[in-house]
Amino acid sequence: MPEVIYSLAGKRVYVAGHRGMVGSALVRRLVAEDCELLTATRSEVDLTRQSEVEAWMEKNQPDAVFLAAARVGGILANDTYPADFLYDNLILEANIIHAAHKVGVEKLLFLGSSCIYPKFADQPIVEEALLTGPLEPTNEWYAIAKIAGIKLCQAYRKQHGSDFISAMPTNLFGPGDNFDLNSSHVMPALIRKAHEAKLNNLPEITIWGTGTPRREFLHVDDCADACVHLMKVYSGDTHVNVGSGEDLTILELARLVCKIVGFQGAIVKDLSKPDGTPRKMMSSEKLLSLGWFPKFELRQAIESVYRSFLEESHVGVISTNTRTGADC
Ligand code: GFB
Repeated sequence: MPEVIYSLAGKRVYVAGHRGMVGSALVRRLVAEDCELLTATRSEVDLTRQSEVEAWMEKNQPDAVFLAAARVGGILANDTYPADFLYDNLILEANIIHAAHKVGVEKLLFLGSSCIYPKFADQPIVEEALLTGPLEPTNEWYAIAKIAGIKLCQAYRKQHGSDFISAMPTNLFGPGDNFDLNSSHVMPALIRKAHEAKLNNLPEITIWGTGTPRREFLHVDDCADACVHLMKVYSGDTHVNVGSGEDLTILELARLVCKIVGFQGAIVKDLSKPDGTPRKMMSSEKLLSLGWFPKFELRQAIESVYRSFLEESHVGVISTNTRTGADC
């Protein structure tokens, strides 16, 4: 196990975006650390307002920051609201990173996404593939904002010596996910579609696109654990991929979800919807070499999320809010 170079013990740790899926997983994970957790609701501080962010940081003086706040969404939301995804993410990350620098935050971890990489990057995608080719058009707006976040961390490190690092998670899922069928990612959408089809004895569910794109999935609790690990053991200019090391096609995923949910009908393809990137399987060698390994296996992770979906009674309670926290 690598040496702990930054201990969270006794530190004031701010989780920006604590109500989102990633932020709430970080809050759950940080309970195990001997630190003082700081959070702020949107009514206390609007992260898109520079003066509010600076005033809050000045008043609360965090030692460490996990930047998990973001406007996030699935392929259709990204494609439909490019201005929101670009503007909101740029402004909130710039506000938080700059304010963190101003108040002398010791360490900051910025969360991005695997969509920062070129659409046709070699697989598995290594960190060095960043900015080596054109982006996937459906989410280039979000990707550009996340690339800017990485660059902000590198720039403050270079100019001011700030210990600001970045983690790039693969497609995430878990408790607190967005189950709205228009704005969600594929995993919650499939869970909900299969569940509702089973309840209503429907003959089929519809998946978007050809079903051939491959995606790598990681349970959000694994992602939170990896972020806390990186905060403690990593300090460097390069962002670090956070993945599970396995991917599958969307059709294979749909079959797996149907099996877990107990839906036995057909799977139909809606070819009017986009496929997006054909494959974005990341290399997580850098993270593995830092002594971190995922704990969840995919099937077991989907089963646990389906259980929490049932407990949270999402059916009939539809959120249209894409501003749910860090991706994705
Ligand atoms: O998860 P998803 O929306 O995002 O879609 P991306 C993944 C794949 O699943 C695409 C297909 O090929 C979709 O066409 N898919 C099939 C579905 N059925 C469905 C469905 O019912 N709902 C959804 N949402 N997809 C996002 C980016 O890309 O990935 C974000 O737009 C972010 O910016 C995130 O980077 C990680 O993986 O294509």
